[in-house]
Amino acid sequence: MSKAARIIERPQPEFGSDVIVDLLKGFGVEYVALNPGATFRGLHDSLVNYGGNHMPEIITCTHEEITVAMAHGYARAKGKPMAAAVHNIVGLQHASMAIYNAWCDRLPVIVMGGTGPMDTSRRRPWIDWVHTALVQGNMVRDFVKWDDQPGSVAAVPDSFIRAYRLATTDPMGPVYLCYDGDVQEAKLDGNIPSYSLERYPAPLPMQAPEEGFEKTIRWLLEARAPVIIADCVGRREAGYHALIELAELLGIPVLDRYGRFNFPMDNPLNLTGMQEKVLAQVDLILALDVQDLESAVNKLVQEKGHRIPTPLLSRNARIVNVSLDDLLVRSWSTDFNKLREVDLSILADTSVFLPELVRRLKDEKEELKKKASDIEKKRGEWSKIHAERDEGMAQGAREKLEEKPIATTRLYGEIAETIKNEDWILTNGTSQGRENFFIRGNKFNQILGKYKGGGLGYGLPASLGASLANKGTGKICVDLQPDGDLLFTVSALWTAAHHKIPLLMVVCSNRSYYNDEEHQDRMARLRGRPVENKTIGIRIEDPDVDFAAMARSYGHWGIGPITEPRDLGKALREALRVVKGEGRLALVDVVCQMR
Ligand SMILES: Cc1ncc(C[n+]2csc(CCOP(=O)(O)OP(=O)(O)O)c2C)c(N)n1
Ligand SMILES: [Mg+2]
Repeated sequence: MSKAARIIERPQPEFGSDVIVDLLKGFGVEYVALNPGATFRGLHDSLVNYGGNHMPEIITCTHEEITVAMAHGYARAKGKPMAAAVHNIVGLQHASMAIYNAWCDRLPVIVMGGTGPMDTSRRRPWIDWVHTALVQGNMVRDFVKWDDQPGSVAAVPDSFIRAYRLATTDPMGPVYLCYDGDVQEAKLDGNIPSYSLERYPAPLPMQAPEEGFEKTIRWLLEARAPVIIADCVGRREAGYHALIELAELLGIPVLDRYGRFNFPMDNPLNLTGMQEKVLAQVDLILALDVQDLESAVNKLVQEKGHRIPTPLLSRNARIVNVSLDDLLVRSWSTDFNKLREVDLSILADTSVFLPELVRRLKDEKEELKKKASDIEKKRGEWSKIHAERDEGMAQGAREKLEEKPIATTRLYGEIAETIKNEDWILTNGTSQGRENFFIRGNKFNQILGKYKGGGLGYGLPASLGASLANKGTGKICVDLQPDGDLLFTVSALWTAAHHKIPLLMVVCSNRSYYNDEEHQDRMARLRGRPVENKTIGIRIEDPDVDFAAMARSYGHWGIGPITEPRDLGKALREALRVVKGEGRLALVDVVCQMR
């Protein structure tokens, strides 16, 4: 990665923006992704010449959407934030969709901006006027946890500490801090604000009250066939491990919604993808951090062009819902999803709730003994469904092995085979998530998954952020990268080259915004119009994009387009050698089937 700057000794902060750099260092912020801009020229100078461009180090980006998406991916992988600096109104507008994606994922990003001068008598003509708002934070206020614009250097520490704490307290989220040019450039003349970060400890996580444990335990022990639906438990290691313990203790199957990676794929109780079969027979659902419970318990059935939710659950099944979602509800976007009926709602952090639940359940020795044979019987039944699921997937993949264009299942299988002896992380995936059945995660945070905001342009920058977060760990970061999503932010390839960020990138070139092709297909059928027109405005052809050449033009290793199934394995192995041996990004462009 890039060199640290030669600095003049860093004895005492001299300017307002030096104070900001001290705070970034104080919280251990490793990186600030930015595209340069005059409104944070003071901060930029402080990062380089006061901070030494180290902890945090500047990551130069070619678009503000990339800066925030990178920080989003970093937070997902690391569990803590890095920063993104965005130039006044214009940079913030470019960044806004990526901020929204981070918001929907409840992940922390410290977004910093510059503005002003707010004192109009000090403005340069034109540019300072068109690039200043009253106030800039308004633009993103509906989808950040907090925004602030401190009016003086003395107000900077409080503002930053509050922002950091809010961003990193569950449910986490992005924050926006806007710094007036005059505040950044103010000379301190010895008036250095003093604070002691140890006196601002992170709040302890939120635990359930007694009644929550008492009822959940009673209902779990009474249930004939309970099931767990998990969405974001895997954001914390303690929650991830406690979930495995809970499932195994009572033989409960787990359906993973992949907000984060929640449950090992090879565990026989992992029944992800089998919800139709499972939900029909359960009498208790323990929903853990499930943002969209509606989708989790319904099947979407096509009817006259609409997808109608059809219940999968029997009406008398009880639902216990444990989440912190209600703490982050705003009125502007309805990312809180449909309101669901439940029987017990517990506002608690699963990373402390689940370990305590397991501890208490283990104390119910008599009850567990009574249930032991029922639990074993059920465990056997669930394991059988697990095995059938996997065999069905494998059979489907075998049938498509030699197909051309290359079947996606073959692609996933070849990737899995290539990295099987590595310590790997899948940093991004497809919208369907089917790769998770083939590239099988079995470790905490091994699959970083998709984003709930649904705004395209995420995959490459987020994967680079995840790779930065894993620097020095020896882990191989793999970006399974749909082509349409990539084209939004493809210039992040430059950042990867400049900062030497390793990544194994596999582009799924179906040469289409295929998700929408299905919509056009349905529209045409519904309206009795020519179905063959469904590709117009959708296909990414004529010309085909040469992603490998594009990678090479940025200084990376690139191969493809791979069209022959038999060429795939070798290309992936070569790419892995480059990533592992040379610590670089290698791109494999694979022409594959639509789904
Ligand atoms: C910013 C943004 N613009 C447009 C869309 C609408 N959209 C949803 S999925 C999709 C197609 C994605 O194509 P690709 O990434 O290649 O995945 P594929 O469906 O082909 O697997 C589009 C255009 C969106 N979600 N976000
Ligand atoms: Mg596509």
